[in-house]
Amino acid sequence: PQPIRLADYTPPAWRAETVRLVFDLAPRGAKVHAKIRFIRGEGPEGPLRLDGQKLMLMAAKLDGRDVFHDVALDADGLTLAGPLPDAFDLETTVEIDPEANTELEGLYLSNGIYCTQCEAEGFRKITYFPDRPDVMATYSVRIEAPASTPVLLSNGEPGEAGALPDGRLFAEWHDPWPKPSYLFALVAGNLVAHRDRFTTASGRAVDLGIWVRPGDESRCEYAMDALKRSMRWDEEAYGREYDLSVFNIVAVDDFNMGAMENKGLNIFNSKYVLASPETAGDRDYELIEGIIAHEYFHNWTGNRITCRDWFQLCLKEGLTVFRDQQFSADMRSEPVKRIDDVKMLRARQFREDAGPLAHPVRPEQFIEINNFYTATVYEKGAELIRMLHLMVGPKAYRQALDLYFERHDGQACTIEQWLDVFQTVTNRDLTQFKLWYSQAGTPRVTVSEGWKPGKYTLTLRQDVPSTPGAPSKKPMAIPVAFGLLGQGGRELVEPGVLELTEPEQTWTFDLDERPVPSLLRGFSAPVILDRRSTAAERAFLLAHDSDPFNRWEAARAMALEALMGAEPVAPFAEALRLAIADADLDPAFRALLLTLPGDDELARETWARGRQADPDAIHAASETAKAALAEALEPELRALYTAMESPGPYSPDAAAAGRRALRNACLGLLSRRPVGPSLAEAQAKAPSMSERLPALAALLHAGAPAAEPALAAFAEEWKADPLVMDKWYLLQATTPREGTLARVKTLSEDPSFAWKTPNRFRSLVAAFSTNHFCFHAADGSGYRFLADWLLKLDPLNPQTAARVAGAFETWRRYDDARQSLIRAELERIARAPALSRDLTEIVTRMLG
Ligand code: BAL
Ligand code: ZN
Repeated sequence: PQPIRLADYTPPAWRAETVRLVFDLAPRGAKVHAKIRFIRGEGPEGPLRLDGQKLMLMAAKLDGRDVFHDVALDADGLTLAGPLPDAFDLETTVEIDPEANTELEGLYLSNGIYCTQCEAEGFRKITYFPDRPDVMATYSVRIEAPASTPVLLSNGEPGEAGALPDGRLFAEWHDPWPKPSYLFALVAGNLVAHRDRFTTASGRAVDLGIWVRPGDESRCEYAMDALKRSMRWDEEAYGREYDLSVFNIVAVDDFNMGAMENKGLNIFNSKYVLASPETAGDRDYELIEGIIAHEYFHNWTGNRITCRDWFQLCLKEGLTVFRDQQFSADMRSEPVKRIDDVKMLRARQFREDAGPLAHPVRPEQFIEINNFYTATVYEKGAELIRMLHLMVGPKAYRQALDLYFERHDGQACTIEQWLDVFQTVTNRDLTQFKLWYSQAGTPRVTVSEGWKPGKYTLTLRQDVPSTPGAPSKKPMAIPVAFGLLGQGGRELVEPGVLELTEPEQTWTFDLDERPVPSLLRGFSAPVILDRRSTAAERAFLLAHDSDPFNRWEAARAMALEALMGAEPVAPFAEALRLAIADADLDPAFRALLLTLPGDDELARETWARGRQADPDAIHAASETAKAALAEALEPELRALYTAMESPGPYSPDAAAAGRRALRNACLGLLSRRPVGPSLAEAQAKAPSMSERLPALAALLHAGAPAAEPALAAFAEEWKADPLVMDKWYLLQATTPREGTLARVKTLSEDPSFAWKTPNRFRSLVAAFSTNHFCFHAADGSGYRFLADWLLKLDPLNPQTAARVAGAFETWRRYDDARQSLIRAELERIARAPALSRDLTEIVTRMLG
């Protein structure tokens, strides 16, 4: 297949103004009647070309005239040649097959619920349409369905609803806000609602509904609470009010993504809606809050203002991720949220940026757009907004956003238009900053210092690495937030931001004492900071830096050295001993200090230091160091473990979650001590999932005899609950012990393994690929296991197969023997007959 290029963008030749859809739902042979008002667009004149895939065209009329025999059909759409009037109505009737739709794109059935997923290009599997985001139209929808499917939902405002003479049911919906086709949604099923109401800042009432399968209503409370807080926060932080009288969320079990921001009808993976203390852990609650907010925030950043084309995906995703990060920081702890986000950025995006799948935040070409819903577009995209926010300051940022909404409401926009509002408001020239959108690769900033009594110099040099197809790079604009610390941690100068714009720059400071610099505070830019520091300096920063991010960063640097065997464990243990006992520090923050880098991070670090990674050696060294740490800190860990015990019933709030996180981090280390299994065994009987799951993980990790009975009891208790059972699979798949692959294979071969459900596939197969020690077994068995499963999943669900295949993207980090084993698996996949476009693109790029 030929790549699609940003440089080839042309406006549409035809625009759709209004869309009327009538659905006659049936599992096989659902009928979709569409009446679309077309007008000429600005694009080059030509025939009417509509996208359409897997549709059976039954009828076509132009202004009421039968044109069925005039349309030319092919596998990707239809063409209607002219002459055509400047405006006309086109009516089509198509038949589709929701039951056979395993790709989960378009209209499909999930456990008896009809639902849609249209982003990015799923609408063309529902009806013929110019399926591109710069065609924005108003939609009115009628759904007709059997009585067994009583709840009928779509975008916008509800209209008439009732029963038809034949007993079937119908409902009408009208969405007054013009939208691109990717935001269309329909849901029909036997659902019940958890309802609430929200009054907007200007006093309008909004009916809120979270729709779930009967029996799940009681697990919606937290999601609803998060939704109301999100709605209020967007009013307060961005001045954005909700714009319809209803807002619905539906939870479905089969979903490729986390959730989808369809106008007024968000559809969620049930994993990110349903929670009760017994079934969901603290991390689940946190994700529910963040994703509910993310999808809600899209109403303005994505829906009211959308993307001109899919190359601009970061316009809505980077901005909306930044907004949800701000929200979560406000709801919980700002430093803890920042550290979590940076950990994820490094684990997913730095990894992507350093490998064969590296691409700019605004890619310039793609074969399958679904392959570009990446950590780079989302998380690095958010970092770019964060840098803008830092560089212009919160006041100008808000003014720029106000201008963005004022100028572009109702439009499909580009990154140029986004940056222009900042240029207008601040008069800053953002030409160099814009390189962040077009240059892939993580810049490396190398620090050197000079000191003569009275004068301190700081020199920063930047190098932007070459990435696939982009060998040479220009210097970027990099904001480096900093402080200079004197004895006792005193700030010797006003903390500020150094803007590195040249390949190398030096700053001079007149100081009475030689400072310890605290650089890249708050992780002010998505770069690798390279500064040779001593163990003493790191311990000093961990103890004294006023920037919590850099305190944690100092602990991480110490941990890396200790776990990689480069430095002794003792000084790190001493520094940690002081920090974790500091009652002034937030327990959640202390938990982060105690959560040590995993093997994947150590492999990345090894490779970044110019050495091939040996997973067995990495695992052995890190386990030895962790055991030594656990031994050194046992009394403190045991004391904290007891002190952090929850006094009352479970509450999902950040403070209580932080105490549990600290307690569980203690348990994780103590599982390496003789006392560990008995603590874990007792904790595994606790009522909340936030306590049970880490306890089970500790038992499994320790290989304790109690592990198997505890696992069996868990399965017996939760066998009817797929979301909880996903955790049971994941626990086993991620245990870094010999024998895990054999166990995972047995689980995957059991007929009860529902691998066609993406959540279940991810909880076993994809989860196993994140188990660094086992996935990278020297005999290649882990690689073979994953490749076999990708080949099995690809014909059914190429989008998920391609995403999970990313597990191989790091292959060049490893020793030659492992590289050839992975290469052989990638080549085997590439040779498979009828491989999907999604997986072909990913595998080809990985093979480079
Ligand atoms: N737009 C796809 C799901 C999300 O990013 O919200
Ligand atoms: Zn999003």
